[in-house]
Amino acid sequence: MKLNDITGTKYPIIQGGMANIATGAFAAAVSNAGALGLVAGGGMPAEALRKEIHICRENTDKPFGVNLMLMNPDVENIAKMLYEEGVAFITTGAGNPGKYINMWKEKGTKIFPVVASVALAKMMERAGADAVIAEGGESGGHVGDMTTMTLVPQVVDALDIPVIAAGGIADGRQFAAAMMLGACGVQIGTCLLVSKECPIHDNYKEALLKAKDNSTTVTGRSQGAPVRIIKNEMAREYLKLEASGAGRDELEKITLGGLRRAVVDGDVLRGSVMAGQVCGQLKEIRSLEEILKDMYESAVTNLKNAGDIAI
Ligand code: TUI
Repeated sequence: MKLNDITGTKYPIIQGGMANIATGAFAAAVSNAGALGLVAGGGMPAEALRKEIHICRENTDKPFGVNLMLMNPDVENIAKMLYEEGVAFITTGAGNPGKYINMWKEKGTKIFPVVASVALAKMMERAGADAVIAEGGESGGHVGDMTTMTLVPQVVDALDIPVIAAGGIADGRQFAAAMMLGACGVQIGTCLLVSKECPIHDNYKEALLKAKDNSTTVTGRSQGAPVRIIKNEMAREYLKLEASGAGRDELEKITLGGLRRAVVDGDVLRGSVMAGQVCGQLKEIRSLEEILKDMYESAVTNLKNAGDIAI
């Protein structure tokens, strides 16, 4: 089973959630370019998200979905609103969506929880998920401990439902490698940030283009909420405080509103510039259509030529 047999999209690719970034207009643009666009439900209450879903509907006739970030304080209302709206696809992140799955399934919604461990993946299969997204810690934002290379095959072996690979995928080689690990398709996020259509501040895009292989770090491990961001003044200060044993209140003061500072204000020194470890590969701003077509065609070529690789 390929991911696009489930989603009805051109490519077996879905967009990562990307709180405060993936508006209705952006998700529609991703869907129009051939992947499954997702309206991000992180960082906003239910009624604001409902409006973004309507904007997405108005801007595409292609399939799209919604990402529910389970740490959102308005999560209960959002879960109900997604049921009312009869959203076709829901992905979830940063938690266990088990208690909402039966309600969403009444409307025929397809549900793809993000998992960072085999244990949660198995739980999600038992709870009725249609597929899981196995996300390695190479990804941007909230991260788990496993790498994509180790997590995906172990989840594939443990489950009977399809597995989507995420984390560390930004070109056709990584896409092809994910398929070799047994995935039915991929979720991508960071490489879509450097698209013409992405509504983040230009400073954020420039920071991504300038980034190198080791430009990211993970803050918040001591708080049980690890977040991968590009190293900057704020990240260094946070890590220093964290190492000195600072408490939650002191640490939260630094990161509060950090994502909006980076995305909206373009403050890439004091904001949370969330990005995956693929940021060192990003060299230019392209259209979503170009990014997706190139990634897909290059993966197909790589997989076709795989027989020539001598081992
Ligand atoms: O959710 C994400 N990535 C995100 S969410 C986000 S929004 C945010 N804003 C400010 C501060 C922090 C976050 C930015 N990036 N990815 C999906 C993901 N989910 N990765 C890992 C997990 C995960 C980890 C543990 C899912 C479930 C889990 O266990 C839950 C449980 O209760 O067992």
